[in-house]
Amino acid sequence: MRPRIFLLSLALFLLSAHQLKAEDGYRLWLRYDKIEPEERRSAYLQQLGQVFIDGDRPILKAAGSELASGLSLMLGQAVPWVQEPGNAGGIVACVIGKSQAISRLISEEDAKELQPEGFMLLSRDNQVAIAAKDDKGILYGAFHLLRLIQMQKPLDNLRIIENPKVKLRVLNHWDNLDRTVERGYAGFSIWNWHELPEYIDQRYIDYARANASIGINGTVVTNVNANALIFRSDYLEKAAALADVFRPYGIQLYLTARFSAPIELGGLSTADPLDPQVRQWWKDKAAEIYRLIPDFGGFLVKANSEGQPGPQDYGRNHADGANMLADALEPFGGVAMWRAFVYSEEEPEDRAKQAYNEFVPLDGQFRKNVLIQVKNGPVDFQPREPVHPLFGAMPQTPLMMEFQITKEYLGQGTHLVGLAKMYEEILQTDTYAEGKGSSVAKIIDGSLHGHTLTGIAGVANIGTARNWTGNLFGQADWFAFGKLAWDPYRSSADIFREWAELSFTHDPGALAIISSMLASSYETCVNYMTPLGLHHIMAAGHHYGPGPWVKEMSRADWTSVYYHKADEQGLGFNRTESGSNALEQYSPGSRARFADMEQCPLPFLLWFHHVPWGHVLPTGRTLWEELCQRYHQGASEVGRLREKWNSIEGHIDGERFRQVSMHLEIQEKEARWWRDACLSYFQSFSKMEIPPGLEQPKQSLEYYQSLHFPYAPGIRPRW
Ligand code: BDP
Repeated sequence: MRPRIFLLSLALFLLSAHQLKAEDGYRLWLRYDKIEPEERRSAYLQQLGQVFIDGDRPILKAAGSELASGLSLMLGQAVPWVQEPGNAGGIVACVIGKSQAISRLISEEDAKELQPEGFMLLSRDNQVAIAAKDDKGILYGAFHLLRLIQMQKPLDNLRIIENPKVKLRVLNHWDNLDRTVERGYAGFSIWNWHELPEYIDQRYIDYARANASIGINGTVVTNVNANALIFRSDYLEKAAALADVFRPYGIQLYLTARFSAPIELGGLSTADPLDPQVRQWWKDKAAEIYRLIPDFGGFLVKANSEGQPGPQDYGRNHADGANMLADALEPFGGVAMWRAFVYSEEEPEDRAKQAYNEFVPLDGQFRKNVLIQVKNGPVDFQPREPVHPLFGAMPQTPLMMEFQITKEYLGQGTHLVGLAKMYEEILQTDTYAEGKGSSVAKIIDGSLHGHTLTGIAGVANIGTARNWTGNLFGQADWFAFGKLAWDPYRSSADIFREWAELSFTHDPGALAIISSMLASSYETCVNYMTPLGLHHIMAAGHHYGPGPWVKEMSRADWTSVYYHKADEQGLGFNRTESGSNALEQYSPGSRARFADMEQCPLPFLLWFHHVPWGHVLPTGRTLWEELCQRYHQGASEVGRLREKWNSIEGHIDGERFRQVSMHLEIQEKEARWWRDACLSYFQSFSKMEIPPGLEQPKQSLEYYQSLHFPYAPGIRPRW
């Protein structure tokens, strides 16, 4: 009885605390607002009066307490929960309603459809049951049920079965131990290493709840530009304290491994992956970590990229490096996630070709517990890139997708850009690797090449900002990442609508507007930043704002001119046979889409072709006219985003309405800045007039070039 009494009072406390909450975005999509009107609440109460949960393991406790507190808040009265052993042979269950043996609700046939971490929601006779093969499934089912109620869906005759399609669904935090966040636009790191392991911030728990609610089951808490200090025993204890918080929410902790740690921390003279002492150092380190964190996920590694140490420093290759770490982790069930974002010492003739050149020859040489983590495009999280040619080109190796949730190149902390649209575009791209129908989603979920170890990573946009993501709409990107990680075939339209309803309102008109803003905003951003396949033309270092003129850097492939190749003849990077022939890295089916300048889809035109300024495109406009048109369209669509937002004033709370309005104002100003700066610059090559009817730049090119922002956020300290 004791736990029940405790939880009742907890629920009552939450009920009263809830009345005082400001609309500051802290609650994310887990708002659990009281259901109105009262009749609807009473109808739910008929079905949801009490929660019975089948056991008292930590994950089940987390599920039970989330259900009890969520239901209490939404139904306006305390909903108790009790732990009562079920009776369903191998199935874990949770029944909401009257006490009843679960076996009466779930047939053996039903149970067969369940996979690890999957869940089933069933209802009959005023009872709702969640069934799963494991505790995590119950947790995910509990959040799903709460979401249905939040959206006021009927619960009669439910029969929902969901199994995750991807095994490792992981956030990557680019957080440094000093609490700065590389490419972070939402304040500082939420990990307060200095006060860990003793001080457990409530935010850690709410972070875990939020992630579990969207099916995320892993988190890499440290930056890929790694610091070996995390492996010192005091830091490992701090990491273990975080892992303890995450465990009841089904989240495994991972760390980034600095390849030279055996030198920096272990005092060895080398980090050569074939050196026996080095190999032993990693084995010992892995054993030490697993003593503290028995469910430790493994390592994420950035090696031989942007100055990071790696196996090539010793004449070894990526497989040598990854396998050494995989061997150390293997006895404990851990995995090595080895990144394909590589930058060699030498400047390549085309940077977009490098990862493929280094990794494809190694296909088949990686250990079973290695995943290669590949960014969605071959250059670097640009607003739009064609899919990375590695997808489909390494059939014997599990490839993980790496998306960026933080908006380094997509407006950073201030722009509203619904990233689900971009994720969807990439996941649904056909690679033609095994003929037509070889979508990226099928590579990620392992179905195309028969892999069972599968994964997807998202570079987090989370920080100490009260609303977690700084820009409120950044929450939608975090949410969408989780949803697509669980099911990479889901439509962005569905996700936008669900997020909007959970976060803002049930008003159908307002919902339609918020969803449509999210849906159109990605294309809008591409238009005002990098239309027609342009890429890597942002300012250097902090990457804030336009910088197509950037040309003096220590490496040519860090400059903008390297990528856009503007000259008096035209614009764009020729990656066809007559140019760098990066196209050759794609399967014949993909190549055929892009090879011919006349046929190439316009979103990728300047990615693959150097196009004469006067060349007439299928739109009937010349390249120059089309470029002007798109930049203008992008900027004016931000104006329309603002109008749409203004039209829902009064339909949502004033506090969040104002926050978003102010950010949209910045976005419009910056969209015009992008447009005017880029067109002024490209005009100095095209020597053509901006077509009549379109706005002329307000300032000279020199003015745009003179702008400097030494304190723009998110920068890497040493740049
Ligand atoms: C680039 C970022 C840099 C990261 C790098 C990476 O500018 O800060 O370290 O990606 O992914 O986009 O390793």
